[in-house]
Amino acid sequence: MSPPPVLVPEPVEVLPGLSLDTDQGLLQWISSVDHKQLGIMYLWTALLFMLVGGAEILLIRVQLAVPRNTFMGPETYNELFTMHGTTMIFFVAMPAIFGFATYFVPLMIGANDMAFPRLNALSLWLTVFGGLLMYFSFVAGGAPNAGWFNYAPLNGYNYSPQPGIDYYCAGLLLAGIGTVSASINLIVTILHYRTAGMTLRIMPVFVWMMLVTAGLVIAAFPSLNAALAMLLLDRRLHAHFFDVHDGGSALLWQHLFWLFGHPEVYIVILPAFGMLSEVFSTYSRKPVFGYAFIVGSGIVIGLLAFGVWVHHMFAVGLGNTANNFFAASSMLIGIPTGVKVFNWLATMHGGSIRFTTSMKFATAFLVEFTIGGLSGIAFAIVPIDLQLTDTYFVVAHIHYVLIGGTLFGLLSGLFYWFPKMSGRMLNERLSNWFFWLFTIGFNVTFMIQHVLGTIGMPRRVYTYPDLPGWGTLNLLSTIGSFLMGAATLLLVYIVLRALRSGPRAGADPWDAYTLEWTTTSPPQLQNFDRVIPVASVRPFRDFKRPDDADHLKPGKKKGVHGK
Ligand code: HEM
Ligand SMILES: [Cu+2]
Repeated sequence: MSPPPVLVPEPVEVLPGLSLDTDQGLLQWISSVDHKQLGIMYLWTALLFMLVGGAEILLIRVQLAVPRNTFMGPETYNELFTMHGTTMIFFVAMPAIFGFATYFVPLMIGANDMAFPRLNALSLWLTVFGGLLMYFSFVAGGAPNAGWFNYAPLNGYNYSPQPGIDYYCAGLLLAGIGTVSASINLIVTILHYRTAGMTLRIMPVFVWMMLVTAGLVIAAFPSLNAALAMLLLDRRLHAHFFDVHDGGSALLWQHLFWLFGHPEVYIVILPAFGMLSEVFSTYSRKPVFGYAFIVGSGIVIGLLAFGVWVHHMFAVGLGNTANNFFAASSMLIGIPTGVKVFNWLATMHGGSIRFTTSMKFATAFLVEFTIGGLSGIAFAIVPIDLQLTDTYFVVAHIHYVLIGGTLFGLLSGLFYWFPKMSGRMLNERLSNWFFWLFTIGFNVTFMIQHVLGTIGMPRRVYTYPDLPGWGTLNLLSTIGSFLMGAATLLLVYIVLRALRSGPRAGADPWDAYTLEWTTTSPPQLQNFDRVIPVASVRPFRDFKRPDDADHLKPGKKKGVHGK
């Protein structure tokens, strides 16, 4: 017999908008402070911005389909690629990650809500309005046009007098404050609201990675927020932080941006690592291999993330000493990342694997992300970087890590958790079509760009001459991007169809291991009445198979990997 279930701490006060039973429609959602509703609204935000950011880049691919195209002019082109990159990072990847975290962290640690439910709502709405504010620039005189990293002096008033960059600053500041407050909320929740028995040593890997990510946000975002505020002062109140003619420094922007920007790329990859760890474990029917190493390497990546930013600035000319230091530190990051890849392979090894759509994305991730990691290591070698920087090779690299890494991880998480969030199953046959269409489209679009970059095509040019091979390769890339566009529409269809008429999902459709699967699908307003006892990283499996519980195995009394 299992010991009596443990009671979870209850929120004392009844909060406004908390009731899911009352049928107040939209108003009920807008006023909600329930972590599940907020999580779902984060995810819708990400999806809608993904459609917009995707449409922007398809227009760009039309322009680049043939040499010397005149579909759009250089001004529009600059606005569209800037908005595309900024949207995808800040208003797709970030809300998607915080959506999953807001929804699942409390459920996975056996809590009934986040530590600060009202702050949780504030974080969401700051992000939403930050995005809307940035998009308002289109009708307010012109969108931002200096790239997602917005380098000085191009971001200055003299080079970009239209108000777009002011909206970039204001929108990202709002969203940035939302992200920081969401991270504080996550840290307090994870540290203080875990159910009895769940020590840090047996906490789900996704929760661990969100803890590290939230720490990174708190350390990295102030640098961006300060830079944005300084730029607003420069542009609107004639300060001179980045203005070389008046004693400012254009290089300062690059340092402030990348001191945020490199940690940011880990902020968007670590949560994906966390989700994938859950997915590999569940569908291989094994605990994740080397729990301590998976978590430890995540922490190491988080720490190293702050020591590599100058690899984005090798071409600036900071001197050999600086370049060599940052080349070495960048290569170091490959080690903990490699550790994780081996751990996931070892988790699959010898498991009885079920290739659901979620598991397919996880497996494809291993291939695609490794390609992106390898081009990253290549870039960390200074002479190679000097040759390839600002070419399409960089575009290929960032998309292999951001799509092949982050987005494949997020999609794997979506297919894994959708039944829990909606109470419905997604159609497996259509999902399979989506997987192949998206993955093939992705590789057709971006694999080629490694070649384009190597033969010298610069990034961020609105058109190009008819040099040998350039036209054909670009046309192929455009075809690939439209395959991805079609796949994305198919995904929207699959999701809407499942929400309307998908077969009902039970509480635990995958025979999974963690606490979120012990509640109904979708969970009630109050997540848990009682939480099952937790004594290993797979509490639900221990509960379902008490005779074979992980924590009872010889030599592993304190959880699977305890001493
Ligand atoms: C093995 C690990 C990695 C290494 C050594 C690495 C190295 C580099 C280097 C040296 C650059 C600069 C290239 C240039 O502009 O000349 C770069 C660019 C970039 N990397 Fe990575 N990278 C790694 C992993 C990642 C990951 C995991 C992500 C995100 C999920 C990422 C996202 C980016 C982005 C967004 C840029 C381009 C910024 C831009 O120019 O717009 N990288 N990487
Ligand atoms: Cu970097």
